[in-house]
Amino acid sequence: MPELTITPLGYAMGAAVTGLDLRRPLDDLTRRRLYDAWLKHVVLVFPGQPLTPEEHIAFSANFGALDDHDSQAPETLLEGHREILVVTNKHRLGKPSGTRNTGRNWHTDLSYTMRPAKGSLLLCQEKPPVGGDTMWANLTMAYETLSPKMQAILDGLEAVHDVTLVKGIGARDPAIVQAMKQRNPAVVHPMVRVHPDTGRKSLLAGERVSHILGFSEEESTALLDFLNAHATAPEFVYRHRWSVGDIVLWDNRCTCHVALPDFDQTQPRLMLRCSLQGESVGRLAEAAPAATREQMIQTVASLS
Ligand SMILES: O=C(O)CCC(=O)C(=O)O
Ligand SMILES: [Fe+2]
Repeated sequence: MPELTITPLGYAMGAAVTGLDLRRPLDDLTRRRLYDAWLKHVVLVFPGQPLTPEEHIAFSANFGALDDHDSQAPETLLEGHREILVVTNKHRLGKPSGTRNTGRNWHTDLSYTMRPAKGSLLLCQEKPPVGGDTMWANLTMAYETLSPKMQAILDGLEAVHDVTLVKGIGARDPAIVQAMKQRNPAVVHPMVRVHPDTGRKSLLAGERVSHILGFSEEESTALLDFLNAHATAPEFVYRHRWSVGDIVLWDNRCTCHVALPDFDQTQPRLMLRCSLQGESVGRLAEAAPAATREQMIQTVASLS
């Protein structure tokens, strides 16, 4: 076997890891080297690793405990392996797949739950001849390139993450959507997270955030639009062009990502994902939506 080699792939993040056979258990030293490389490069690509579900699960467990995908619709999980989410546009059990549009807006996995994932490991099993790429944005860079004044404002803010903002959710079976909503009531997370391993701060926003707590709807929308545009600027992004057998491991504690619809949807695409269980950091959101600017004006008028 050639030596373990780590080759950077992008400025913002991303590195390819070669010289390992992921079907075999990792020794302690290799596991530590991979974990350190993960913290440094944030997104690791392991090409040419067409693992079985059992091997995929065993490899993923080197980076933390696996999420049991309780938050997901059961029919989107691999039969016999609920640690694996099936992301595909292929029919499943004779029906259009509920995950055919998974990840189509910028998001951090499972941020609509109390426990956003620690990381995810996505294996490409089938892909269209061209396209079907995935992009990740480095949210540590995004935070660190904001002005100190903006950082100070964000440090004290919390935002509401809502499963109903998953893009394309409205096209799914209404009964399944209802169950998803019941399983995942809206949750509050801080807008700035401190990475438990590196101690660095990163921004937590994305397109599944409905509003910033305490702001009017208009203030919230304006700030979120700015932050999302800032965070996903090309200089903070790594874009992956998949090959069958690639496994990509990303650190979900300091990134967001998007699955691009840049391919012929009649061509099959099949991806399998293990999610690493995150820390329980969220709390349930109160039902009250953000006040509108108009309501704020009326409140002030009624006081004066
Ligand atoms: O299909 C992809 O490229 C990524 C989908 C996604 O967001 C995920 O699996 O977390
Ligand atoms: Fe995702």
